Amino acid sequence: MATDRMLRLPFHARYGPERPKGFTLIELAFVLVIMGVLVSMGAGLIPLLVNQSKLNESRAIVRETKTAIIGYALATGRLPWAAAGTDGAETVNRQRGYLPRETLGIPGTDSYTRPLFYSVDPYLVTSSSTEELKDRLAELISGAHAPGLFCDGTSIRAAFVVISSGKNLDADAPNDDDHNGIVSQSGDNNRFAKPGAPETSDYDDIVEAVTLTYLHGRIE
Ligand SMILES: [Ca+2]
Ligand SMILES: [Ca+2]
Repeated sequence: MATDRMLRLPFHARYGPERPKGFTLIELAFVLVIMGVLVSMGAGLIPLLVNQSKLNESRAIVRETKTAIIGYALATGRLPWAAAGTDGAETVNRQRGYLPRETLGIPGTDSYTRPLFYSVDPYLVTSSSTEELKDRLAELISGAHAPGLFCDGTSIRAAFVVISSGKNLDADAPNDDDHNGIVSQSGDNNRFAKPGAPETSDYDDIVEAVTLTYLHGRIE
């Protein structure tokens, strides 16, 4: 035993002091604590990531819905009325309510499986060609005909708006004026939130609006 140690000494002298192989208990405990902290941090992040993913998905749905409605206007020369019910059937003289998803041929629900809301300037619903639609947009822009749909107070004049209730599953003021959680013809007015308005404790709706000038510019 002593002989063996003596024989190995020159080798260890050249390469430094002998280190025990593997981890000590203290090192293992340290690694386990770090791993535990990392796992708990990861677990805490999962709900945040799920929330963000659902928010992004609803934002995308609202944007795609906006695009589908522009496509409908370019194809038919008019915008659709809103739907009175969640079946999404377009209802004559409804300026605001549920998205007329049946008319548009799209699902019309957000990532929280709630129906989307929609409002339209009524002057743009009864045109019968894209030329007439463009003329009516020009009249609304010039003020020759009074605009009937606004965002951000009255600073944005819109042709139509699409709204997701967001995470709290209810439409919030100023999209929902009578605080019943939905956008409807009675009880709510023609003024909606600014698109991209920041989330607060009382507001988490997702709004997209197409302005009069934008839609006017989209029509050849
Ligand atoms: Ca909301
Ligand atoms: Ca309402």
